[in-house]
Amino acid sequence: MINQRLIEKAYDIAKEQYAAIGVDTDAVLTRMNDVVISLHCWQTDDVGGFENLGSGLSGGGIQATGDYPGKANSIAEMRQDLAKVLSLLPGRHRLNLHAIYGDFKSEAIDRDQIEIRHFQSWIDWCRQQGIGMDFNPTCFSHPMASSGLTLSSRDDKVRMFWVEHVRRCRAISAEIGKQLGTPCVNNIWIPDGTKDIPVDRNGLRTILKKSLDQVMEIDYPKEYMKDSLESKLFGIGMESMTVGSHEFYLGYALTRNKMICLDNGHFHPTEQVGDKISSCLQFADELLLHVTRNIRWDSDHVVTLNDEIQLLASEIIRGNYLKNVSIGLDFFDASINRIGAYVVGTRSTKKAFLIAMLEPVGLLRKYEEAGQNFERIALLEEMKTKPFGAVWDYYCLQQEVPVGIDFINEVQQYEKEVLAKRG
Ligand code: RNT
Ligand code: ZN
Repeated sequence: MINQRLIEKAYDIAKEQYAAIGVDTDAVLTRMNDVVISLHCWQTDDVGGFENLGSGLSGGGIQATGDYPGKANSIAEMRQDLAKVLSLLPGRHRLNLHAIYGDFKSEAIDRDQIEIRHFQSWIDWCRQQGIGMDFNPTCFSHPMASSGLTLSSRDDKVRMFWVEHVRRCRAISAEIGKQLGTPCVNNIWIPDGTKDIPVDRNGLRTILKKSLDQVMEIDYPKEYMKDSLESKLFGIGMESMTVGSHEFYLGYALTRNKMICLDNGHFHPTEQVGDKISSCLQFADELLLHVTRNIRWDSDHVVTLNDEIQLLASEIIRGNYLKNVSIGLDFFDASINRIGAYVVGTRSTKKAFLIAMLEPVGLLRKYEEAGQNFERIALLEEMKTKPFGAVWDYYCLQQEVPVGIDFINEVQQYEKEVLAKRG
């Protein structure tokens, strides 16, 4: 168990140290309220969903690997898991739901048939939890996606099936946002791409553009829903070309006043998504992030506090972009305790924001503007060993969630009492 006195003492010392370089830690902890993380429900069940559409679900170029016991097999189990996760996280959150997680009871509702009534119990659950909600069309893991092309399919029957699905998702998102009083981000990601080198890239992209314009025909108020489009570089089975590339969606988003979604697993491994934020925001008001960790490929490992995540968070804070950037998580590890994976990844993301806020950005900027680059690197290096851990612990204490490694016990307990008993 935590020693509260020790945590407070450590915080007091840390507070003085940060104050000496002009950083007000109390103000930082208040500002952490502005960091709202959208929790991706799919970490609890390996992106499986609760449709009753029978077998034949496959494809889509994303894959959860591992078979650790205890995954959520029903909506009730997923909600129980999400509530547990929320209880172990400091700060503010939203729920990010995929369309395959509708409350379909025992009905077989295909994707082009979903309605708001299938998501009403999720809206009610979010209201109970006091959180907002985001949404995603699910254009993968479905027989109609087996060719690898959905909205860019040359087969009009296939294409219109997905146009209808995404249209419905936008309507559902608008209703979600209206009911919960906070705009619902509807993020469109499609797997479309080709295994081998195509000759008509233009043809596929022209079809996708046309489909998206059809999908977007209805304008919903921005207080209810916001559209976002997620680009990608490649996927399993779609190694040669992705129709919805970064340039494609950036162009689409900017010309249609939509949001681009940058998933940091969707670029060449040496590209830094943190660097792209201030570029996109020169021309767009808002963007969405999918925070993940890629190992060699778009592997969706649990987020850890690494340089890449730190740059993402630091760029948002340095640029004063919290109001312009929606932050979603997108990882799914089925090889370890899923709840533990969820909590570690989310806490690590939040730590990156805390560290970013503890930076004496004014002083660093002054150095930079004066060409004092030795001073800049020296201070940045010093910041790496400042006692941010003490501030983090105090933040968790203040937020009444487990401090330090105490959450490990909680996750173990939950595994014993709940997860291990699941079939
Ligand atoms: C896939 C995209 C997409 C999905 C989720 C489940 O590469 O990252 O965001 O992971 O929609
Ligand atoms: Zn993503």
